[in-house]
Amino acid sequence: MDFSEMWLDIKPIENIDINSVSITCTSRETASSAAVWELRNSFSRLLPDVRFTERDADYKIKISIAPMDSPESFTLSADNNGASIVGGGGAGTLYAAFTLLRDIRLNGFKTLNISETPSLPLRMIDHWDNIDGSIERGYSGKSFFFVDGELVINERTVQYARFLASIGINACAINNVNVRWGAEMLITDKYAEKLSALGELFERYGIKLYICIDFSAPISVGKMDTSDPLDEKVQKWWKSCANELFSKVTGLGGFLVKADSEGQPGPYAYGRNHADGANMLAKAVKPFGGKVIWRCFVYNCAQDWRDTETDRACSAYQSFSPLDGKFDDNVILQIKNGPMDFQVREPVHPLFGAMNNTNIIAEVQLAQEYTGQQRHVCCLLQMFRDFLDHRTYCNDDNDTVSDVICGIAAVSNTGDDHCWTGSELAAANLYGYGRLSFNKTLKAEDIVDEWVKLTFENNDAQSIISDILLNSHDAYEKYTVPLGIGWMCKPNVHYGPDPWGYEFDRWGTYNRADRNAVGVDRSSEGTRYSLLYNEPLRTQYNSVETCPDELLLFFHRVPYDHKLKNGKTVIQHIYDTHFEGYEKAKSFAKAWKTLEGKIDDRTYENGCERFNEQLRSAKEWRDIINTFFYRFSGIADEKGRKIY
Ligand code: GCW
Repeated sequence: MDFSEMWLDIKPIENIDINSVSITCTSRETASSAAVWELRNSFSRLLPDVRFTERDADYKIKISIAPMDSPESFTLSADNNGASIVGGGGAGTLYAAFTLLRDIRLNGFKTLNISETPSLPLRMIDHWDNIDGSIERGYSGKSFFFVDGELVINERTVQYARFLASIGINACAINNVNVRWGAEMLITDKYAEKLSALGELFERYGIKLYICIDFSAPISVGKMDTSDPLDEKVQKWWKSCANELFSKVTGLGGFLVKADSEGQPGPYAYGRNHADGANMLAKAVKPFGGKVIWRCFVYNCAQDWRDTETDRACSAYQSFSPLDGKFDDNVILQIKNGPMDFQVREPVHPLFGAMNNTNIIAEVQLAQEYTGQQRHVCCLLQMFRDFLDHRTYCNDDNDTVSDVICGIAAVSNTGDDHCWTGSELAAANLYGYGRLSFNKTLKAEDIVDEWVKLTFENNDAQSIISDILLNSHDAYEKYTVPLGIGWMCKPNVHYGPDPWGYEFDRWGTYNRADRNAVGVDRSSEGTRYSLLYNEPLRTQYNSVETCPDELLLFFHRVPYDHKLKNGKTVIQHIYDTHFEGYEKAKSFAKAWKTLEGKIDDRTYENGCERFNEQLRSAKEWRDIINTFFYRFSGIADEKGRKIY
């Protein structure tokens, strides 16, 4: 099989005086055996002439287990003569092994003393892979889990599990939250054996297997006439389903559920609420230690654009905040980072500040659905960093998003293409997401630096690529959608500009631009969305004067000559950012061209093609958005640049 090893592509290190290595492991956990394998494999690549011996080695590695905060905790101490790894459990030893290997690759053999417990207990990847092998919002080829209705396990699956473990991911949902085209049947006997083989492989790498289920499976699979969560027959059906599944499938973590959202079935059909639905499933999986991850992405997707009172941004809050404290302890609510849908800029979802008595995790999107679809370079790590650091004011202290969540999930950006992520540069998002969820204090620039060093050998290439990545989100935001308004992309495909594509649609996605003003009034005078935040955010967002510029049009409707805090008018800001963003994209493409011969040809060529497309598309965005607003406002660009 031909695929890239991404950040696990280990090159020999020179001038190291180690001829023999011993690895002794007293842990019998399967994840510890993976740790041993990883160390052996990596050392034989780092030091191609090395011998593995039982005694008198130049470099001795000892692995053991001792009680710690969590089975995922570890201590690692190392120097020139060897390393001692103690894990709270098998997973801890595996994480320590990857930490040691990473450090050796980055810094050589030096003294290390690290004690670590992952910041967030649940660190998850969600695949939107369909059972026929297609991927919803996939930009990296087809699924490597499913081919024509079958679950596949091969070298690639093993490699994938290694990637995830190396960045500390411990849960993976393998199928699309939109459960369709036969994926309903994943919970039946037909798939049990394969699922178990996958679960076993995952378990070796400390990863729990999750399955997305169809809430109406009692009907679609069980041939019953209802899936009412309060109906005893339905409850019994799920109990026996869970019983079968958990007894047959090794390493199963539980279910991930999209209910009453975008056409997926849910408890509303029976006049029940989300707690009724989630708790019913939770009771079924509870005896097996299973969890139910229940998504909060719930809104009315049959809205009328003429209705200015209903606001999609308010919807999840309205559905879930009244249910705070009503969920079973093995239910976890999964909340998207923002209230709309993974736009390039959104405020933090107000639910993060409203669920003190519920297990909640955040959901972010690595798949670049709205951020250039892996054809544009767009590094999301600074955005994730800001999101995690954002204060919710639900307590007096320790109230940032990262304080109130017990985990985080990300929609995967991988597929079966050679480099896994469509663009080699998009792998930085996957790598960084994992690192950040394991250690929530890491800085975006440090993670990028680390990924770049593990991925590219040439020093010039490393600094050029870091620079591109760290400026990429800002550039993308500038040449696409201004001031937090969102939704100016082409409907359905979500690629390329179409400023009014979503204006008269049913999805609740409007910008309300006319010749006088632009933006959605979500203040107390408008949809009242701003009131869903705790103080002082409520007051801050509610007023045009104090609302941050970057979110102004999300919260307010203002005239084109409204002065921003940066001193410019809204219209001039739109023109300037669009011209600047395009220039930035041009500078990335130019910088990439200097990498010829400094990185491998395949990566170089792939990058060139993608940067060409990014430039073409950035120009299209610039000219269409500028023209759109120029034609409405009739206000010329102060700098007299070409607008059509
Ligand atoms: O962003 C939207 C996507 C849908 C997706 C949905 C969701 C899986 O356009 O493709 O469906 O979000 O998150 O459920």
